[in-house]
Amino acid sequence: MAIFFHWDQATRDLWQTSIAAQLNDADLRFEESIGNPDDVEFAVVWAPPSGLLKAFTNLKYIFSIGAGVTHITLDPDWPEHVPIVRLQDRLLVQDMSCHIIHWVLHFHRFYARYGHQQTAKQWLRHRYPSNAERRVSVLGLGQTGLDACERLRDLEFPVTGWARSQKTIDGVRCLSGEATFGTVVSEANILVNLLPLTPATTDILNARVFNQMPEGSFLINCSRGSTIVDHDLLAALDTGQIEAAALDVFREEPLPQDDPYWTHPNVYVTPHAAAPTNEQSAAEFIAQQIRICVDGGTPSPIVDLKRGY
Ligand code: NDP
Ligand code: OXD
Repeated sequence: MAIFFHWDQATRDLWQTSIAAQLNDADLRFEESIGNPDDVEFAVVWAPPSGLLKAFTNLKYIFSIGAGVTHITLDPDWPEHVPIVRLQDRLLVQDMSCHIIHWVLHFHRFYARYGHQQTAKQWLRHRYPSNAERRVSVLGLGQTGLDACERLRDLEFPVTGWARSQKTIDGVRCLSGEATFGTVVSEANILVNLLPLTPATTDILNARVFNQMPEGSFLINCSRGSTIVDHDLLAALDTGQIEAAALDVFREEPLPQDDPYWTHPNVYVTPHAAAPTNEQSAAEFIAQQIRICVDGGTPSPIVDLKRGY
């Protein structure tokens, strides 16, 4: 079966081996070796060249090499009639939680101050609130948000989780829907963003929200850059309303050289590295889903284009 693959050249061999290990009849095609485009039934992609997927007239499913799908849907010329299957992967979820816990602890224990003090050879301890006094609010309770909430709860932080639909998570205060958003952000000493980018979440973190958050709170964004109004965040950082932000995703990636985030003393930039896709486990998941299709079944989870995720 012909599968079009598009991602980082450097990872190609790994993917080819991993997919072949699961699907011995897989015939992987790359941009320079597409052959007859009508053969291609499945596409496994991260940010394919604009319009390219439309060339595959017999395309049945697009598999995202990532939990998010904006790298496909933001192309104005993608074939909207072809369902997209999102990546679900235990390792991606685990990595995301580790990234979040790292920054929660960094902020909670004021570790940045020790970095500065070391430069000045200064021996000075800082008091910090107990975990129980630092509420962490997590936006998005899907595969990543749920796991992050549970792990933060296990560290005895009070946790609020927010989603579109109501959830029940043991030991976590769960709220849902737009009407409760103000409450969620106003009690967030640390706000973690794990929402997908959709029309409803674009610019969702803006001046109004930053002003609702407690003074001196922290932000961790692992979602997509366009959920934040950057100008508003920079202003909130400058006044100290937001004490610091750990940003992994940006409106434009790579982050342009002249972007003020690079040099802001209270911004921590990581290059979309919170939870990189693991070739082996992701290939296993995608190959299993392709096998389901070949056997006449329906893969999952399929993106609901009306919701946008
Ligand atoms: P899921 O689809 O599993 O979960 C999304 C969650 O967001 C769901 O709980 C959903 O609510 C909630 N949600 C969506 N829209 C709204 C809304 N308007 N209001 C309130 N809640 C909403 O996503 P994942 O956990 O897999 O991933 C989340 C995002 O994280 C991805 O879309 C991607 O952008 C980003 N990501 C970033 C990575 C990185 O390395 N930086 C790696 C992986 C993901 P409900 O449950 O009710 O449907
Ligand atoms: C993803 C991502 O969506 O890496 O998985 O952002």
